Amino acid sequence: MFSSKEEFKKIFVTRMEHKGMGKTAELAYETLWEMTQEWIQDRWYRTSQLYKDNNEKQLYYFSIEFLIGRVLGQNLINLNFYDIVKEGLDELGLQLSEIEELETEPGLGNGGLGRLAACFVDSLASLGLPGNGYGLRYKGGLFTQHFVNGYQTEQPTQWIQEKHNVDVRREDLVVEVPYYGEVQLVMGMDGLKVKVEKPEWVKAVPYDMPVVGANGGTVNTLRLWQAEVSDRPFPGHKDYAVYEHETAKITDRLYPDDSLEAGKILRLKQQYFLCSASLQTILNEGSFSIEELPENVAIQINDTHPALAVPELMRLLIDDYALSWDQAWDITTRTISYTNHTILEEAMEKWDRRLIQTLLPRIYMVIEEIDRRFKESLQEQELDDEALHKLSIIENGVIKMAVLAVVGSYKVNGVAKLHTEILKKREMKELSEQFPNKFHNKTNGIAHRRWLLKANHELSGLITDTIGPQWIKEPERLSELHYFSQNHSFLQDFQAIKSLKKEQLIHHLQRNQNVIVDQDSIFDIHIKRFHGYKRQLMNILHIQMLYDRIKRDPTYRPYPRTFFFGGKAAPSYHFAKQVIKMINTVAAKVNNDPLARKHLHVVFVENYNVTQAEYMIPAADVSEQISTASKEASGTGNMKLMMNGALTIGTFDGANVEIFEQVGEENAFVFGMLAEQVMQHEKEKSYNPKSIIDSDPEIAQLMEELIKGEWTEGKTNVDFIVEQLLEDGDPYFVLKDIRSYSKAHEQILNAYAHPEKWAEMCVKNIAASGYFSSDRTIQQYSDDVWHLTKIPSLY
Ligand code: 8GP
Repeated sequence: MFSSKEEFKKIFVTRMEHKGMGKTAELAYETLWEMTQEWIQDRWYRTSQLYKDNNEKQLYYFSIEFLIGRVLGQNLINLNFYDIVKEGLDELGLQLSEIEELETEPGLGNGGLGRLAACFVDSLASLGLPGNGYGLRYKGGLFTQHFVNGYQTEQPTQWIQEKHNVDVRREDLVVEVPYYGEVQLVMGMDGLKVKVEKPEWVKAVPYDMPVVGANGGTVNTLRLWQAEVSDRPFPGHKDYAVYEHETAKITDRLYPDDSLEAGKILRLKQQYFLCSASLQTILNEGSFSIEELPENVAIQINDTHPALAVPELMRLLIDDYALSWDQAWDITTRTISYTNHTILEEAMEKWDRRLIQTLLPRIYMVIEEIDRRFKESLQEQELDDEALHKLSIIENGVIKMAVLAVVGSYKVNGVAKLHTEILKKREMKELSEQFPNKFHNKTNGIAHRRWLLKANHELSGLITDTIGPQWIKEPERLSELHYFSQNHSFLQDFQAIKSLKKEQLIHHLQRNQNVIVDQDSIFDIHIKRFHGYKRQLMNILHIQMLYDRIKRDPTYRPYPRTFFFGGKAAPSYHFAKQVIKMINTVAAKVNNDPLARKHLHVVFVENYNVTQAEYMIPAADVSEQISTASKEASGTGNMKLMMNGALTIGTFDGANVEIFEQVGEENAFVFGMLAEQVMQHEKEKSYNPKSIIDSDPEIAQLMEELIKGEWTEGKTNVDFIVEQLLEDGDPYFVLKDIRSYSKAHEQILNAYAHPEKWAEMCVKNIAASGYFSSDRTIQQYSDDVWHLTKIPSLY
């Protein structure tokens, strides 16, 4: 332990000396890593003891993804050591930022849902709440993206560093997960019992990672399961080598899709593995009687991927704890709650009945019984076919996981107000009518400790100097910045920091991608997964329009803008990959045109991940949040960018609606159709993109150029995009919204022409962003759903 820079230096240098020769940065990384781990161990142990001694109710957050990002720097921040260490290293001629670069990011998630889980565990620990994450220890995280000839290619990513692992293997807590087997009724001491004969066992080995809360006060656990071959007798129904191979695959890699349900046996195996291993451990570890489970444990399932927790808990309670169906159901439905993250039809999980029946025969029986009883309970009501369809768990040979999750939970939530309304009034209307008290909203949030304190240490420093440090604990106090939004010297300081963060991003990109960006240009940033509804296509089409305008109109010479893109497409998502290729092609054309380049620069940042985000977000002037209204459940990038003083150009979608509410529409650039209008068009099939082309010459010209192949090397790439816009009826309303999008961009240029006024708007955004801290979200979950008790801080 140390309390001063000098003390840190002394310990650090002694340890370095012990290690002997070697590359300095790498040695320094190793040393720092060991030092932080040692500080954490003691706190980690004491936290778990405290929970045990006080018999605290525990929350378990089940998630198939935890996109935690790099760990070292965040731990230093949360332990309050970052400044001391940074300054100490500076004096020793070492740069903390360079040392941090040596850590491979654990990319155990695809995007929003996985990152949300990571922010949530941070907030739980920071609020001193007994809440732990349960997930999977994929050997390979999300793929690394490279561009080859403008196309995305994918390479496997290995994040596990044998030397200084971020997690601890817990051999003592191993459990076994059963697959396959035959369900049989056997006579036991107390009557007939169900038994699964000759299952194929897979060993589940937990790896624990400490989750360090703010000020190092509480250290909770993120437990990730790894699949290994079992020591139990092998039933011999298949070749052992096949079994070994199949077992290793369970946690071999993360499914790289964030918007398509996979329907594959391996994915089902992963989901069950997570649920069964986690539930067995929770029940084994608990020091309470099983009837009191709901008073001692809350389980939150992050989307439907862990929805098998419902039948699995039923199985364990009935088969292993000998409870009756009614007792087990009462306990299950008072323990589990569910968060929905999407209404996209193609992302709603539906499992083939036979697949579950074969892989998990006992689980299938339980699901069938849940469905039967639920349908029976509906019999008194006069429900039409449509309602019965929406309310059935098993139908036409498929199991609908969302319905199972709602029926088996005591609370169900959407992730932003609009999204929850759409769930209640449309997507899950019938379910919400059956269970009116279950549905509630919990607008997402972000860990401000990572996204402001760590990613933008300079801005955090300015904020602390201006309003004091309380905002770090109570982020809503960022609102005090409002008083400084017209303070000239504060605004100047803000502008200087924005400029510095742009410079840091420029250096980073120069080093990694060999591109040079104009620091004085407007940094317009569009970062997220690639998907039709997120409309990266609209952004790039608009850039093409701007290019045409510059070439056509000698009086149109707009202020220089750099349009940044960052994001990955699911390897199987052909359309999204074509958009990536198109952006790279347009970038090459625009960037190589001497006239256009003075005004426009397009930069596609390769391999967007948490680390890249930490560079990009603080440097942004403009935040692109342009999804088709009704499609984006919430979005969280929108919150991170706002908190770093970027102005949003956005639709009334997801949490944008609440961002505009908090900051005022006059401090953002709002455009486009409303969710209701989109849904109306979809219902009535009344939108025809050709009518837009006929009435807008600029859009017509653009489409003509696209068709002629002027924006591609060879037409094939763009053909697919043109086909979606014209023949497929432009399902994401790109052409419908592009005119108002373009107008909003004109407003941005006008506003940017007044730097002080612009800075004032930025500061108002930061001041209004405290609401979007995940501390607020987690406190609301705790108050309304989990009912946890805060433990007093240990330090
Ligand atoms: C995302 C939503 O698309 C996004 O709007 C929201 O902010 C975020 O979840 C957190 O709530 N959904 C996913 O990332 C998602 O469904 N991913 C699953 C396939 C993993």
